[in-house]
Amino acid sequence: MLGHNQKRTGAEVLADMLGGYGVTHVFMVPAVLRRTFAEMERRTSIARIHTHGEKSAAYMADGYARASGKPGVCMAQVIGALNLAAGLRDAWLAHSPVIAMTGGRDPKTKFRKVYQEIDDMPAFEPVTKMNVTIDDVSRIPDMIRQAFRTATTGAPGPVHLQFRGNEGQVDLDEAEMEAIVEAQFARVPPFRPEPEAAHVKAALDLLQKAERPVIVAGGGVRTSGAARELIALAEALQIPVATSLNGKDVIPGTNALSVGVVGSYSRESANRIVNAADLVCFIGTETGGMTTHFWAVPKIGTPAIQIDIEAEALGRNYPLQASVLGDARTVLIKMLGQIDKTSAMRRQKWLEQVKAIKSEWATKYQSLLASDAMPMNPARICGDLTKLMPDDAIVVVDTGHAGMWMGGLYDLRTPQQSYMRSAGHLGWAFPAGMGAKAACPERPVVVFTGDAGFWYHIGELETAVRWKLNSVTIVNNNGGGNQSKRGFDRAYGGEQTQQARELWTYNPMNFARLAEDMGALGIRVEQPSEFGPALAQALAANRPAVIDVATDIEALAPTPVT
Ligand SMILES: Cc1ncc(C[n+]2csc(CCOP(=O)(O)OP(=O)(O)O)c2C)c(N)n1
Ligand SMILES: [Mg+2]
Repeated sequence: MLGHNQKRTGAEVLADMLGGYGVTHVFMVPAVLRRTFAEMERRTSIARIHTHGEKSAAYMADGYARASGKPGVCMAQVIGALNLAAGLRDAWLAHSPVIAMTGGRDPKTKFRKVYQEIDDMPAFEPVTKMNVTIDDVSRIPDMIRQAFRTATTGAPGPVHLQFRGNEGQVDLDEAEMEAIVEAQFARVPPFRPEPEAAHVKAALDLLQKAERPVIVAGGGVRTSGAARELIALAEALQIPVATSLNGKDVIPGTNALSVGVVGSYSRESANRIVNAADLVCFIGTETGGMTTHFWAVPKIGTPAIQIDIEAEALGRNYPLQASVLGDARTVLIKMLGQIDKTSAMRRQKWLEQVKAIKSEWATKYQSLLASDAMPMNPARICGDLTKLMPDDAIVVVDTGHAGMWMGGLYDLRTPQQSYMRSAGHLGWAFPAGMGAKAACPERPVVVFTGDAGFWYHIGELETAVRWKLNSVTIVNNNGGGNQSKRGFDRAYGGEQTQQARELWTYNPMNFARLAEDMGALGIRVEQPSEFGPALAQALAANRPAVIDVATDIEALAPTPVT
C-alpha cells in the first residue's frame, strides 16, 4: 500500500490532506500548526490568510463555505481558541460547514497553570457537530476525514479539532500514515438520500389538492442546489414561493411566483400571503423563530407539510399532514416526475390574490425605494442595488437593520446571483464577504452592512488589501446602531431621553477616508444620484472598495406584518 511503513510528520500529512480536499484558503491568527504552514507552502498552493482576529477568521471561513459549498477552514492557537469558537456561532446557526482547528492542552502540563491555557473544549460544544481532540499524531488522517464528513453531511455545520500542544505541536511528530482523502466530502451535499415513494405521493397529493398553497423554502434548498427544481415545481403547479432569509437566493425576486422573504426580517407581501394560505409546504427550513416571526407566520395549526434531510426537523414546530425525509433536490425531482399539471387550474383565484398583494406592496414601497431624500434613506440603496447588482454577484448582508432593509426591500434578478446573510451576529458580513471573494474570485462580491457592523472588524480591510480580496462593501452609515432606537424608546416608557443616545450612537466617521488610508478605494456618497456611479467605480476598482453612504439616522426599516 502506498505510504505504508513510511513515517511521515503530521504536518506533511495534514498539508497533503487539506490540499487533497481542494482547500484553497485557510484563515487564521498565528501561531498554530506552524510546521503544517511550512509544509503547505512546500507541498500545496493553499493561501494562508493571516487575519487580525480569530472571530473574523472564522467568519471568513464561513463566508468561503457558504459561497462555494466547500468547507471553510480556520485556525487559532490555544489562547485564541474561544475567539474562534465565538466566530463559529453564526456558522452553527446557518448550517455552514466550517472546520476549526486549535492548539490545545498537553497532558504534560495540564492542571499546572501553564501559560495561556484553560480547557477550551466545552466552549466549542454548543456550536459544533463534532468536537474532538487529536492527542496522537497517528489520528490526524482519520479525524480530518471525519471532520469533512461531519461538516458536509445531513444539515451541514461546524466542527472543531483540537491539536495537542498550545500551538498544535503534535504536527511535528511522526507516524506511519497515509493522506487518504475522500473527495466526496469536499463539498455539500455528499449524499442525496432518496425519500420513500409513498411519502412523496402523500405530500404531492396534498399540494395538488390545495387551493391556496404556499412553499416556504429555506437554506436546505440552497445547500441541496435545488433552486431549479423548486422553481420548476412551483411553475408547473402554480404555487407561490416565500423563502427564509437563509434561502433568499433560491428564487429570483423577479419571478412571478416569488413573494419575498417571510418572517421577522421580511417583506409584507410574503407574510400576508403565507398567513392567507390553506397549506404551507416547508422545504429545507428549520421553521425557526426568524422565518416564522416566532410562529405567527404561519400560525401553528395551519395545515402544513414538510421536506427535510433531517428527520428531527420534520414537524418540530408545525404539526404535519405529510412529511418527506430526503434531499430537497431528489424529492423535488421525484415530485416533478408525477405531477398533475391540470391541478394548477384550481389555484387561479389564489394567484390573482397573490398578484394583488404583491402589487399593493410594490405600490406602497415604490417611492421609498426611489427616495431622493437627504440624508439618504437606506431603502434607496436597496432599490438601486436591485437594478444595478451584477448578474453573477454574491451579495453578503449583515444583521439588524441591514438584514431587514436588504431581506425585505432588495430583489435578486437572476438565478446566478447569490445571497448570504448573517444568522444574527452583528459584524459578520464584512469578513464573510472576504471569505466569499476568496472562494469565488471571479464573481463580484457586494457586502451591505451598517456602520456598527462595519466597526467590528474594520481592521480586516488591511487583510483584504494585502490579499487582494476585492469585495465591495457598502456601509449604511447613519452614525449609530439605529435598530436600538425603537428598543430604547420602549425601555424609557415612550420616548428615550436625549442622553440615551449615548447608548447607541457614535462619533461621525468618514469610512471612505479611512479606507483610502488603508489602501482600499473609498467613496463617500451623500446624494442619492451618486450611488450608482460609485457602485460602478467600486466594482471596477481592482482593489477592495468601501462605499460610505451617509444615511438618515431616523430612518427605520419596515417592521414585520402578521
Ligand atoms: C454580536 C451582536 N451583538 C449585538 C447585536 C444587537 N444588534 C442588532 S442590530 C444592532 C445595531 C446595528 O447597527 P448598524 O450596524 O449601524 O445598523 P443600523 O441599525 O444603524 O442600520 C445591534 C447592536 C447583534 N445582533 N449581534
Ligand atoms: Mg448604523
